Amino acid sequence: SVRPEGNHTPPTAKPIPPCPEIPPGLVGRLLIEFASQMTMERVQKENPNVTEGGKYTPPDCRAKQKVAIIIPFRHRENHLKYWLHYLHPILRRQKIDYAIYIITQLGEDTFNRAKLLNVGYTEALKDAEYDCFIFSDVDLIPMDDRNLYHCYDQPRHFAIAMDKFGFRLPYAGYFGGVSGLSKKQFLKINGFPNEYWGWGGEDDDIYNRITLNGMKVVRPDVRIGRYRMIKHERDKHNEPNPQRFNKIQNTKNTMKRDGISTLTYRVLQFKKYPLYTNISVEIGKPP
Ligand code: UDH
Repeated sequence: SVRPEGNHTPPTAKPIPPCPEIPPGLVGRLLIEFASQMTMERVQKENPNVTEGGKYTPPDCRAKQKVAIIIPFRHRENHLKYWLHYLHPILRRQKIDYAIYIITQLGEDTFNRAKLLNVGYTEALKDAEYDCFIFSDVDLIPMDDRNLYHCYDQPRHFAIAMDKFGFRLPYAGYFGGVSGLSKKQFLKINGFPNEYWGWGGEDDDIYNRITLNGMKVVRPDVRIGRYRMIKHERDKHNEPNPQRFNKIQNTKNTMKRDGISTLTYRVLQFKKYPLYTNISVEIGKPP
């Protein structure tokens, strides 16, 4: 049969194509600095296409995955402004379908990064159906937008070449800073440990969980996985945990009884801001 042509064709909406594997608008190496003053108003003006709660969906293509970016947080408001200033445009160029969740630990008890990340996973899934979870410290900014913030066949370590470690991995099993797991990968390791209070060890425990469950960590090229860390002093109530060396020897035994399956916490606030969603939680304190 012959279709009508010319001005007889009804205006039909074009189907949106899948997003390309390599987004065409990437720029590569980026200039990252923290000298200029940053304000939330400025970052909001720079990112008019981000919708309430810090969400973004590429307008011109269908992303394969829906990504929740989870940030453990307390008293780092200044770092958050820079993080949002740099990351929103990068993620937009990367054609990621994403939302930003800030998980704020309430009170002044000892900080617990991994437990906050477990909370972020759980709360994000109550908000929308995510396939992929990227866990990022608030003070780490990628220096190259080819470091794509989505999930891979194996758990991914993104922050492999930080300035503070001379742009190298500090040790082969390092999994700190920025990492990403699909929902399936996360559940396979029973999520993250809840019992690392204070600084250190939780990232090594997660690395152990991954390898003990028959998976391996994948990483970008060292020239691409570069990061700048915003310089800061050691936080109060996040002292190095002296138990961490012992605990990471025992992951094999502890991972079954300590993880997402045994997570308890209380949400006191769930609030959508223009550039992120904040979830303030009580997570208890060390025994
Ligand atoms: N975090 C907070 N508030 C805190 C503690 C930690 O938001 O009070 C979050 C934040 O996302 C941070 C992440 O947890 O990026 C990791 O904590 P960290 O930045 O303290 O860990 P890092 O290893 O620094 O980067 C350790 C202290 C280095 C002191 C160096 C002094 N020159």
